[in-house]
Amino acid sequence: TYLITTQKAILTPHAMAAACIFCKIIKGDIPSFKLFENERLLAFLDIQPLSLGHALVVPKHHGAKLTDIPDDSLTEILPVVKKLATAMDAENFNVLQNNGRLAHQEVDHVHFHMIPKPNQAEGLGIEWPAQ
Ligand code: IU
Repeated sequence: TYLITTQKAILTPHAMAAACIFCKIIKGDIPSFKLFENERLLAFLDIQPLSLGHALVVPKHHGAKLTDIPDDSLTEILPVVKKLATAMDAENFNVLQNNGRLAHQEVDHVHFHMIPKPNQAEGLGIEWPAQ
């Protein structure tokens, strides 16, 4: 399970995937609210949403960072992000993808956030200035 180096013990890729929470969600060992799935990727609702509809799109193949994922498994992701934003009628939204602790990545399995931004002025009687 462990590769021992003089510096530190490193989990093997197989052990890394076995310990990965998103791999467990992909396998169905941990439940999630699924929004879209095919053989290569899964989209599900974020468990601590920053806004209603906050979704994550993940390749099923385990890779920690964008730089660990083959190009062909990446090309399908943005169209799914777009599909989610369209399906949710999210006129305003952020697409976010963090890599590494210093960049605020908490889960070491590549994921793209789709975060709808509801109009905060709605219900307050405030009009956004015309663009
Ligand atoms: P980050 O980009 O690695 O910082 O984002 C990780 C996200 O995964 C974060 O928004 C969590 O709320 C979310 N998440 C989840 O949806 N389900 C989980 O079991 C865990 C984290 I752990």
